[in-house]
Amino acid sequence: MLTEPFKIKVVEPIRSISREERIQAIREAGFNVFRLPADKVFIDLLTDSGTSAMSQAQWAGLMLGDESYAGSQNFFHLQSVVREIFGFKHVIPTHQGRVAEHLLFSTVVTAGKVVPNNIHFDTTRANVEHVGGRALDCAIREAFDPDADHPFKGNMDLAKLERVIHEHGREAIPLVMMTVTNNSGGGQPVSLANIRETRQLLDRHGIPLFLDACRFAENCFFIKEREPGYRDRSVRDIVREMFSLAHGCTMSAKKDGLVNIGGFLCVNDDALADQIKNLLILVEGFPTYGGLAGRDLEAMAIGLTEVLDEDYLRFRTAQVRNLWEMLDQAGIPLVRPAGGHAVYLNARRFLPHIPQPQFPAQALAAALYIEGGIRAVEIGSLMFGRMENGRPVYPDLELVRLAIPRRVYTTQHMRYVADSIIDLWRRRDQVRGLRLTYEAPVLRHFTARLEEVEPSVMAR
Ligand code: P61
Repeated sequence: MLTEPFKIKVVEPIRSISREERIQAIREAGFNVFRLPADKVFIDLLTDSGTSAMSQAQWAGLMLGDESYAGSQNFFHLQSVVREIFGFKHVIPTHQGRVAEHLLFSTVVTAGKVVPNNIHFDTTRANVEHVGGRALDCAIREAFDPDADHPFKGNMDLAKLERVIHEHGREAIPLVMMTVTNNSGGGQPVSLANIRETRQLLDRHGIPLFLDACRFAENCFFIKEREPGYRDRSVRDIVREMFSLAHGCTMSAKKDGLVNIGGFLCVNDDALADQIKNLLILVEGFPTYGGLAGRDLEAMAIGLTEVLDEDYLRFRTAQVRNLWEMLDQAGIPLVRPAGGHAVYLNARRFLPHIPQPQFPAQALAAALYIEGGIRAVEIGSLMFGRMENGRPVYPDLELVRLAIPRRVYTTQHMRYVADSIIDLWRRRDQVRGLRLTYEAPVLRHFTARLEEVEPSVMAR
């Protein structure tokens, strides 16, 4: 159903600046959309993280903030909601997802250890590597092929995972992660059958399974729609079954928590929880606030309940699919099928004249900003390219992600986005490659600066 299951009570004006102003802005930003001032962006699809519109219940919940340093009532509310939805014993709040990752990996991963995942998100990979571990991607073959259609393209390749276990040995693998939905592979879901089989495999080797739960509700809605036997089950029920298969989870509530800031880490193991809480106190705060205000904890508790509303999830996934279909019908190369939170443009095929060393996906993101004031994010060579033994190594996929914030944009905004991309597609041969002029040693895509390899012909 493509009709928003909410009406608008508060509005935030947005403004479209001229094409000339946009060209100037992207040049000043070093062709890096992270460096653009947000008021120069018309439709912001940089991320679905922390960009949701909160509901009236969440805004009302902010007034119930109990800002006690220890024992805030909002923590106990959050703890009971998380325990009920996910079923874990220990709920450790953090101010966002990467802190949950950092706490977990600093506690269980040491130098030389290996952490497999379907596909690690960049913060997950960076946090594993930060403590000297190796992050390995073990998703099914289809996950790396933008054209392959598969209902659960986020699935783990069990044969590959088993090979990794045999190659490195059980002792080298402190845990296995699965990212639901699989963000770096196109926001694609993982099936319950696959999680169950992964758990069975890991049980045989005594390795714990953790879920990267950021988009758990969207993943579980896909299970309800696509996995045999789940059509008549509630999403809440499916979520409970999914998390019963894991030993713990990391969560960025900035996604399916429907809040602008927040996260948590859950585990069942008492000793592990104690270790993590001690580290939490050192870097984030007391375990009943975890770097957040009491009011933030309250908004998160309410958001986690609202995200399980199936009318909301039906609209949410339909809105993303509708944008995907408008683009697909125009022949735009996309990752198939539509993901849960985003549509991904296949930049290699959109701009076949730009070679990988010239960052085709980054060039496409910059061109899209010039074309329509639309801000998307590169998931390609700038984000994942690296030097190995003095030689550049490029990722398989060069994608531009159009992430749709939750409950923020209307169907008409999505039509505008589709029309702008279709206009750009018709003039795609005018887009030029980029070269780096500055890069930071880690997570370079946030701050990198680039310039065009040839003078631009994008100005109309
Ligand atoms: C995003 F460009 N995602 O998709 P935190 N796991 C997963 C995520 O998607 C995720 C985190 C953990 C973001 C924000 C983002 O280079 C970037 O609350 C599957 O952001 O710490 C975040 O959660 C981390 C965008 C993060 C980026 C890093 O847009």
